[in-house]
Order: sequence, then C-alpha cells, then structure tokens
Amino acid sequence: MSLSRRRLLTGAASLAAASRALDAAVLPATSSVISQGRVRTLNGSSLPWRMVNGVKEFQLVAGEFEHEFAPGCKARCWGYNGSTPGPTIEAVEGDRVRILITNTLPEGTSIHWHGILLPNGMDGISGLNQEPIAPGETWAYEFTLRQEGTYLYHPHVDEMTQLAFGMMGFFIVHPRVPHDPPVQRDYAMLLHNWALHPGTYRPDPSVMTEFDLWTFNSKVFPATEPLLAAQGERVRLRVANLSMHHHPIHLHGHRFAVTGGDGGRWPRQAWLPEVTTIVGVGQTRDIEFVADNPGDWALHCHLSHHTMNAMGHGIANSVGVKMEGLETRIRKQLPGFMAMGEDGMQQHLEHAQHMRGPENTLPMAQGEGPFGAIGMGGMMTMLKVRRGLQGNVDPGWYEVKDVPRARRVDTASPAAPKDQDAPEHHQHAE
Ligand SMILES: [Cu+2]
Repeated sequence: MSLSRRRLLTGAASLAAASRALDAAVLPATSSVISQGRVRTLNGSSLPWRMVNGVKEFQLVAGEFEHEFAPGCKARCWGYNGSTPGPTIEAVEGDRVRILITNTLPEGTSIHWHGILLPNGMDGISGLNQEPIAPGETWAYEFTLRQEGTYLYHPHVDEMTQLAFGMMGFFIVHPRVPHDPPVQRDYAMLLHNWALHPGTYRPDPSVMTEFDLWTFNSKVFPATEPLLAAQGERVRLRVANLSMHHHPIHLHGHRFAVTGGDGGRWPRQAWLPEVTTIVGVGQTRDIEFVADNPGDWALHCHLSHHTMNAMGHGIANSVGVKMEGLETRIRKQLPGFMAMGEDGMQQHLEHAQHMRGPENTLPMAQGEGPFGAIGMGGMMTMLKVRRGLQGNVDPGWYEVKDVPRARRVDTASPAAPKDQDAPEHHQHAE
C-alpha cells in the first residue's frame, strides 16, 4: 500500500514543470494581503497564493506522509501539501481563484469545493462532473467566488478511504465589506475521527462507528494548540465537521453567539446565544464571543468518549466491585492486566497515563495541568485569556492564586452559619 518513491518523484517533477510553466506567465505581485486579516488554523497554516493575470492561484499536492497526532502516536496519512487537514485556502468574495491540484497518491482523486456556488463542471464529483485525477496528473479548478463564509474542500473519489486518511481542508471566503463588529482573532478547527487501532500505523477506512482517535485539526489533547486572546478581544472560531459523528462543541467561561457558517453570515436576529453548539457532519459553524474572562478555559466536544483516545468498549463494569487480589490473580494469566477501577475511572485514567500500551498507542487520557491529571485526550483544547496578551505565544498556565477559586474546607467547622437563610415560613411556602 505504501507509495512508491518513483511515483512521489513523478508527482514532484510534474508539479515542478507546472510551476515553471506558470512562472513564465506570472505578473508582478500585486498587493497580496488579505485585507480582512488572516485566519489562524490551529496546528496548521494558510495556503500561500499569487496573482496570475488577475486570478488568485493556489497549488495543492495530494499525497501521503507521516502525521503525528501527539508525541507517541503517528500514522501514514493522506492530505495536501504534507498536512492533514490541508492548508486553509483564504480568499475574498468576488475573487477569481484557480486551484492547481497535483495527485501523488497511488489512486485517482478529485476535489469538491464544499458549499461553494460554482459551475457544475467545477464541483469535483468523480464520475458525475469529471474523470478522476489520475496519479501523476495536475488539474486546474477555476471559478469566481460569489459568496462569503466558512467552506471546505475534500476529495470525491473513494471518499470512504480518502476522508478516513485525512484529506480535507478549509476554504474561507472573507466578505468584501468587513463584518461588523470586527474580530481581532479568527481561528479555524476541523473535527475528525480516526480508526487507528492500537499498535497500527495505517487508519482503517472500514470503521463506521468505533473510532480510536477524535481530533481537532488532526491533533489530540494536549498536542492541540490553544486559542489565545487578550482580555476584551472579539474572537471568532470556525468549526467544521467531516467526521462520522456529530459533535457538541462546548466552551467554558464565556457565552458565544453562533453567527454563521456554510450559509455565510447569519442575519443578526438569527444569531444564537449558546455555550454548546452541535456541529453536524458536513456542517461548518462560526461562533463569536468577547474574551472578557481571564483564565484557562476548556474548549471540548461534550461527548465524553470524544475527549479520550484509544480504549476498549464492551468490557465488564467493575465500578463498585471489590477487586482486591483479583488483579494479581488475573495477571498470572494476563501480564499487565489492569482492572477498570472499583471507585470510578479517574484512578484508572491516571494509572493508564503512565502505562505502556501497544506501540504507537496513546493512553486513554494524558493531559497534565497545574493541579494534576486533566484526564482528557482527543477533542479538547483551551481558550487562554490574558490581560494585554499580544501575538501567538502560549502564555503558560493561568495563575489562579490571586483570584477566587474552589477550596478544600475543614469539615470540623460548620460550612455556613445556620440561621442566615431559610427563614421558617419557607418550609410552608407553595
Ligand atoms: Cu464529539
């Protein structure tokens, strides 16, 4: 299954030839700044482009590479320009764009421009709108952007495999007239799932429901990059989902508004105040908020199994069962056996964090915070809000020592004065 060196070289050679041909036609660079500011694709990047006779031209190479989900876990993945998700394409409403795609994969591919209004022959469904792009070939897609919003690109050949291996990316179209109010930070995060079975290096495309890894931009916590904001900044987060499940994305410490997505910007009356929003498969959702609450705030999928990594399912529930001596006896037959925990799973999670599993397999949860194990992996990152924060350097953990925080109390002294609330008539109130 692995890609032959020859094919890689052929792909690279044809891309170089295509580049040379284009160099001959290139115009002097015009102002190449996207006026509405750039999107920060967490753990990723945006795709550079150049102006060629008034057309914004982008180059993608579909190919195979090694991708790391977090230190200790890698896989042979497919994507664009050596990354999954592929680099984010950013353009402005009204732009004419040309995207050159070179296929270095061992099978045919195509690109569908998910949500973008374009002529039928540019829609990228192999068999329906075009023949597949054969290995080694370079094709061009070209259209004018007549809308703004958060869109995607992905293949439409052997989707089951090509999506399962990581082929997807954002296509973000900024509005001609900037949105009001403007945002100071604009983030993008693509949700995906992977059947990377313990001890293996190749995602399994045949799996439909039981996945091993749940990712934000193909990374699991704590390898997921945090969102940063200075206190008072307005932040947009664009979330898209090309996985096999719907994901309720939940932000702590702030109330956000869902302001748009794959239908472009919603009218103000349609904005939804939320703290959790479901991003369905094939959807994109833009959320916006003012980062007014300093601290380190969790941002995660609220399906609890989606904030964990590879784990067994369908095993005996041992919570509440006295395991004394049992583990030792089972270990004689099954070296390394660990019961699921008799008082709950946290103890098991902390154990598992330091246990060696099969090679190339992450523990179920592995995040470590200033107060110990965070007990999450998978679809989890943080929003870090600090006063006067500038740039994109992670400020480290928030110092909670000077702000109110939950505390351990002395059980020997009464928690609250008895006569302070609950006057007698309350007992008889209707
Ligand atoms: Cu989820």
